[in-house]
Amino acid sequence: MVEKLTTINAARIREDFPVLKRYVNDKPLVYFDNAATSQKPKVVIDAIVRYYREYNANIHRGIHKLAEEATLAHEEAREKIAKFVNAKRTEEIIFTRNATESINLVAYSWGRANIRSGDKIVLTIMEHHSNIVPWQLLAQEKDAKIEFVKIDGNGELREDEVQELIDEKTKLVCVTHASNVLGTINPVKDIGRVAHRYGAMFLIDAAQSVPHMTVDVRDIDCDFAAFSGHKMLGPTGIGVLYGKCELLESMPPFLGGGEMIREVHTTGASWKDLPYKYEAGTPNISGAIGLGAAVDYLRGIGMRNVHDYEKEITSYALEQMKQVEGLAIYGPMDVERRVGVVSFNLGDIHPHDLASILDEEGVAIRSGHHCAQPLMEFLELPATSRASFYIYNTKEEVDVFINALEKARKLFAR
Ligand code: C6P
Repeated sequence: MVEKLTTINAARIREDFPVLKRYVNDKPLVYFDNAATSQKPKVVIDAIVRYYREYNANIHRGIHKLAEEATLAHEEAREKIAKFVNAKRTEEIIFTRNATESINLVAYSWGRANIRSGDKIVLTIMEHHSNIVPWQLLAQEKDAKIEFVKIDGNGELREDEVQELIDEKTKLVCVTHASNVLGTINPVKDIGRVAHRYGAMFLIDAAQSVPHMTVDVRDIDCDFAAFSGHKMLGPTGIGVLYGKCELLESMPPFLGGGEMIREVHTTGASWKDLPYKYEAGTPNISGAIGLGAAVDYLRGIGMRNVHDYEKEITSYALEQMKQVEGLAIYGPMDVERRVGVVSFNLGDIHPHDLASILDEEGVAIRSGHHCAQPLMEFLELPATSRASFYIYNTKEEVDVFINALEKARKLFAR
């Protein structure tokens, strides 16, 4: 158990999230589906509304006042995100639609220029489909090989396989920083060191880590990092690719069109400098501004506090869940080694049935394969239920969740 009380006042934080006042099936909403998408604080909603009400304009083109204001707000958001993940330069932050698009950008742009027949791409068995399928498409096209680092009984990556699978043939290593199923926090700094020893590129899928802990891309020394705005209190439709400047400069563009060009002639075109080279067409301006507001909000709380508080809630939840008869929990039990994402099964109740019963009690969880089918196959599970926490969740909500689990257990025991 983590006994230390953190400085987060969840009751106070909850006031900032309008949706948390909702009732579902006449019960107060308990939102435990944060790994799918987080709720949004009023400051984020207001920042988006303010843009549309007060200075809606396209960016980087107009010379009028509104265009200037919108461009400034959009670029300020990029600076905030660069600081948030400790990028060396603001241009290393590329706006995309989501983590999925960020990974695809690397696969299409870096991958197609650098992966050749016989090369090896090393992934892990706990990757989200977004960090598997783009590499499968690339490997198919280039006749490259993909290998998967597997996990031990604790749901942690096998260190021996990391050492064994990454070798001279490896050109790229892609690892999730935190698993969206097991919650496992992977030792990305160590894995990156192994990748770099062999001259391989190192990409982290930071979709489940950036929202919940301090992620320092320079300290990790990853070449690329991908994450989504909507899982970190920001809006949907905005994501980030971090890439080391030298790499992003050397890669060909991803999508072609307006915004990303310097000059276009009938004979060809040249590209803008970073980051615009990778941002073709009118971007999601309100999305970037909303994400900037989300980063301000998280920084206001402090990522250390966010992480500590989530450890406290997760620890409490794990302790309570252990008391439920017939409940199997997947992933590490030590909260120092996991984030607040807890997958489980209750007896032989199908996860979809369990999610429905919990919904009747106002408790929102996710059930299914969580876009991680290779992991499910490895674990020989058709599906799991999953509860995932954020800064506005409370121990009282965990109690409601546990009571709902007990209710389901008794219902199915009859
Ligand atoms: N996982 C979940 O419920 P997008 O959809 O691009 O914003 O995020 C993709 C993604 C990539 N990596 C990891 C580790 C993820 O968890 C996700 C999204 C959600 O687990 C939706 S499937």
